[in-house]
Amino acid sequence: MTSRERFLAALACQPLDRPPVWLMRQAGRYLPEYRAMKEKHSFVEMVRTPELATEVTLQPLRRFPLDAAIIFSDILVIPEALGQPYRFKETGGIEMEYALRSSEQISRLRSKGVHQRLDYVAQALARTRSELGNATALLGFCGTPWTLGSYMTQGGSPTESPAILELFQKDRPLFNQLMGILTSACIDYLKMQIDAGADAVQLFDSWASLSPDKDYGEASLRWVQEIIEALPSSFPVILFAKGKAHQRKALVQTGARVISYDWSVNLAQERKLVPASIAVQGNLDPEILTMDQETTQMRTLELLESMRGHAGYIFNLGHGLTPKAKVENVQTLVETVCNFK
Ligand code: 1CP
Repeated sequence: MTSRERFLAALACQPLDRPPVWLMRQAGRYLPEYRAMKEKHSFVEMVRTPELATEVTLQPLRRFPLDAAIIFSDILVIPEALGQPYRFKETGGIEMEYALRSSEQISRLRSKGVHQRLDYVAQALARTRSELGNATALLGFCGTPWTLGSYMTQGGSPTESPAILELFQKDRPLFNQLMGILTSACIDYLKMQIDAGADAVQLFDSWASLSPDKDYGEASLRWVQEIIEALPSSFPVILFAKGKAHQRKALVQTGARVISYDWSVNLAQERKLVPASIAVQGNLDPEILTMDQETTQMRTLELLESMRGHAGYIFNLGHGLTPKAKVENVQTLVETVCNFK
């Protein structure tokens, strides 16, 4: 069975001898070959140049026998394509060129032709697929409208008193207008990724927890559902809604094929609570990879054991790898999953 077949079988909730494994921010600063590329190119330049994005995508695959690759890009390419550029700050976090606040600014967003302006991502996907071959799964991704809107209205990484929540609470028509623009852009962009060869796509609602529980459906999930409904029927969508695992029923109702969990939940328990036709993904604490190999192996095995016998499981971290992750720990994690019987 190839890695790609394993990945697709897990998505379809078929029983497997071991789960497939892939990691987000595989291309983080923890890899020396990634740091070397960053000496020569800025983050945004690497994202925008298909040859460089392909190279960064493949770097971890050359080291570790991962079952899937996620394309090197960023969720913030959508705001950029709409006319609001971003920058990755070496001191951490994201800076947008301006904060999007007024109705004039929102009306000025260039909502037509998003996928043409993001053609470099389609090229990177196609190039990665041809270099990767057919044996490894390839994932595309996108931020949810709520999470993208959080960065856009803040003008950077969201804070304790998020501008997006203020917009949601004080001017619902304008909030809905912005979400509508972002929803169409996400649909356009994800269809392009599917055409370019992605086997599945992940939707990141990384700032889900900025929304109060009672509003989460209106603030975020209704737009997620609209996106999923617009994609080819039964195309697999993975939904990561950080901090909202307890809203499992609403998450499942979006039509997502896989729910991805952060490390704050008991995954085996969650597996029993979501329908058997929905796969789950997660959820090792990324901090463990900053510790030592024994701890990494022990905690990886603990999670694997707890999920033994559950079909529809994809091994993953509860969030992306941090710059402090140690290469030897990533190696241990991947080997432990691959050798698990
Ligand atoms: O694994 C991969 O390399 C795949 C590519 C990928 C993905 C899926 C990157 C490259 N970013 C993302 C998604 C992404 N980007 C999310 C959703 C996932 C999450 O919750 O983290 C978010 C919120 C962003 C925005 C972003 N870009 C952040 C978070 C900033 C914040 O507000 O705290 C960061 C640190 C980036 C930069 C970035 N994007 C990707 C990488 C490898 C990096 C680090 C760059 C570096 O350190 O050199």
